[in-house]
Amino acid sequence: MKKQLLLSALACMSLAASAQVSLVSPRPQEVSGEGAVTALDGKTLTVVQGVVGDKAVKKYAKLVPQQAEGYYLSIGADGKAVLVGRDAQGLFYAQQTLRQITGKDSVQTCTIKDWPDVAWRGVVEGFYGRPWSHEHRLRQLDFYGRQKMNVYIYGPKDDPYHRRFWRKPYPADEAARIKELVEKAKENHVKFYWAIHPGVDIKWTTEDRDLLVEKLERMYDLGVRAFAVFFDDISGEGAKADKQAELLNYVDEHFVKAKGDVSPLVLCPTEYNRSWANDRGGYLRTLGKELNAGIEVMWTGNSVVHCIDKESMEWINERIQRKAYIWWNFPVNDFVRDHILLGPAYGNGLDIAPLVSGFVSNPMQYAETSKISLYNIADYTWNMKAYDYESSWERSLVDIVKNPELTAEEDRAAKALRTFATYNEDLGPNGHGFRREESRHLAPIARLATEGNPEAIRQLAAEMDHLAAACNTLLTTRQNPWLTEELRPWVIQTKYIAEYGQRICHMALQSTDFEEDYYAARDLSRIMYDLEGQPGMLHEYQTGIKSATLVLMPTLNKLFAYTVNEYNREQGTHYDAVVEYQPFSLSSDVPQLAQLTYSYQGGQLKVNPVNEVVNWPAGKALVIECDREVTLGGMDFNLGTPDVAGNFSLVATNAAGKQQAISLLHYKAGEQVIHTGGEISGMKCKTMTLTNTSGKDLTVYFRNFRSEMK
Ligand code: 14T
Repeated sequence: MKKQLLLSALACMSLAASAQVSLVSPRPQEVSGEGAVTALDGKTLTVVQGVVGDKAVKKYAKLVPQQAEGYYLSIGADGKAVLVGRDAQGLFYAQQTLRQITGKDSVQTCTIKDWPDVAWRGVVEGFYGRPWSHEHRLRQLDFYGRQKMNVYIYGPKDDPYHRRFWRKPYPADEAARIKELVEKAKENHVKFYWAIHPGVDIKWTTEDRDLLVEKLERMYDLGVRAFAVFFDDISGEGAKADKQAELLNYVDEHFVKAKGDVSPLVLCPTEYNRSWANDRGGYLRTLGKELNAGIEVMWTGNSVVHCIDKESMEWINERIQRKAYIWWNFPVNDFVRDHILLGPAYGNGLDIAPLVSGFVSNPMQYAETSKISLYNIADYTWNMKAYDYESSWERSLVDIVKNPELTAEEDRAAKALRTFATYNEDLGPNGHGFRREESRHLAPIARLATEGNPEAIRQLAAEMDHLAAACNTLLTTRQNPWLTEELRPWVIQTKYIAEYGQRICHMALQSTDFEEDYYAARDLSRIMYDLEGQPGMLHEYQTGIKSATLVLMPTLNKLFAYTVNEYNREQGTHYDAVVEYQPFSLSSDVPQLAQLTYSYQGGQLKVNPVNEVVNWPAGKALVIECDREVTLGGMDFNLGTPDVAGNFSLVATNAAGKQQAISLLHYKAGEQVIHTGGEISGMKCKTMTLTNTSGKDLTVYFRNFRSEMK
């Protein structure tokens, strides 16, 4: 509730607030002499500006911080502003700060000395899924400039010219767009890095080496002056450290240095996190030893998705003999595509600045929504010790809905977004085991409510009213149409959740018509389930619409069960207390498979992949149980090894308990993908069991599992 007050205070002040030094983001390093916010009374501010070395600002030179990209800014009571950059970048940042402390007709006197803690701050568009659109990228680059981020690495996995067809040049129309991005980046003092991902099929031949350089040359022609080479998520020939180092050094010597105006190369290694690092194989140490000095090496931390701390930085830096360049896999949601992540960016050490060469975030395919986290990361990487994720998050929500043409509605939209965001923070169970806090404001009432405490239930009911109103605001606001469009499926779902919550609270507070509330809640539960399968509802690549999964939904479901059980006891009725519609349940005695999640759409069950190594002991099984008998259609799955057919059995059991074996076939020898024999089509099934029958413990990778079940 305290946060609520804070926000209303922020929101009410927001017009005047835009002229306040205390709201400058990222937080400046040194601020002094903050005076009153004074009206400009129609006068304009006189600005004296330049970089160290310019005559006009000579007398301020000694006041400018030594650090690259630093600046000095002072605003006097006389309405005179002085902006001096250590370099052009620094001056640009001084201008960004000035913009933030100059309101429509007011300004606050102050002196600021400022510089970044981390040299490279920004974003790697490095996720799987629909690459960002050109318009989104242009908007992003403006945003990075405003938030003092200086790097954008272009590497969307599903751009064919980045990965699959890395040898081929872009078609003319796409090339023109990249050229435009390079220009936009330049305007915003953002270094545009273009990444190539050749590891899928590269041969270590001079032919492929020359083709790669040739592709970089084509990108250079488009204006690109910074390059990265990614070797993540590959295996086999491409994954060799010595070969990768040899290639990078060649590019460094014959392309980067030969050109003279190209930024340092960046490499994303194959062993890009500690859990995948095989120390005995020596992959990382080979890179450390052989890669030319100055080539940057990316790193995601102790696992693929992990927060970064000092100890883990020391571990990697020692091996690669340079400071790692952090690729932080947040707020990327390509492994939890039914969730959207709107919570604050927290958990990274506030003491790692001296140990990293760069820190970039891998965001969501939802560009606009990702700005919440990116705003936080800009704040964190600029001034780490001062980073306060809660205040940064509050500021980010106001910033993202800010629309110069629609200032009146701004506060309401920011408040609605805040309410909604507190229910869309956690990722749900996932193959990386990365989780976030959610709905912390419900902590004091959630448990009490499920125990039937009337005061807690009343508060929960009020919260549901609040949430429903927030969703309506988000569906109608014109404040940020880009954001509205991305959030739409989740907002609609959350609106149903709020209504579901209202019914359950009503029922729990002894409504006059139990039956009406009871069935209304059940209907809503079904509607929420069906929403995910409704045509046109999901974005491309989205697998479902989950919201409020960590705290609110479990609380409401428990409260529903509690209330129905109480009612049944008092009235001698037999209403069903289980409400969430889950047609399948997955279980296993293999620990890594015990937490599996799935989606079910259009009669197709898809089990989500596990992104860690699975040790599958002999005799242990994965069991898929349906709540009714279904009819099987086609099926395929991939356990990341080529000998599944010989090592596993798959058995379908029908409602009568009759068991039938399903034959497992590989398309050809050495193939990992499994498909099934013709006997499966039309087979009735209630339970399906996949067992390791090899007699030995097996190491597998649970890549995918798909089955038609209607
Ligand atoms: F290069 C890396 F640093 C990296 O993180 N690569 C990918 C990245 O493109 C993706 O967005 C991210 C989050 O899913 O994780 C990496 O991709 C994976 C990681 C896995 F463990 C893809 C499949 C996995 F099993």
